[in-house]
Amino acid sequence: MKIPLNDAEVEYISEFFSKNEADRIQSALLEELSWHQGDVYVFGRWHKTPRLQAWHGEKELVYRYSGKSLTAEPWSPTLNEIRNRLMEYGFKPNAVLANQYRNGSDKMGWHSDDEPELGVNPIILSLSFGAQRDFDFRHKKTKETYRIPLEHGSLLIMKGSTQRFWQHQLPARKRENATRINLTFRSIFS
Ligand SMILES: O=C(O)CCC(=O)C(=O)O
Repeated sequence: MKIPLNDAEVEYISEFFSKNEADRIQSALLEELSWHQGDVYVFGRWHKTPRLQAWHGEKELVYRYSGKSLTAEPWSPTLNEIRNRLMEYGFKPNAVLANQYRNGSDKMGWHSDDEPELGVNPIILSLSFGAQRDFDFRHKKTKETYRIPLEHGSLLIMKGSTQRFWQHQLPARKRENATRINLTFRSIFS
């Protein structure tokens, strides 16, 4: 399904993985990835990120994110399996940023995936597992917004000029107790 945003190319596939596949992948990712709580620099101070994260990919790829450099851990078996599945569709990501939202208090603020090492018009492949959470877009100039709930086993593809014109966020949902995992596969040019 194409998402109707101006100045953007966004597509949403709700059952990219079946429920059984998505359940298995979610459990495996919780075990396999090197989850840690990162730090972000906001308004002149370091804060703990309100989520856990992991950075995996091709050997020793370095990703600069919120003023920090992360060196990629190797692909885990399940990340390899997912990457192979994405490659069947013609994508060739070389790294993945994984986010674990332990419950509805964990969140991610407004930003664009527009770091220079992602190149012009990056393709971001965003997979969701576990608790369904709202994902918001906001146009940088018009301030127009668009909300889409991201389902267990879904794939959201952001490409073209999406990151240039739009920001996105994952707001807190205090009544949600379940965990959600998000994987954003990307291509880093170093
Ligand atoms: O968890 C999500 O769906 C959003 C992740 C995200 O915005 C990012 O990794 O840049």
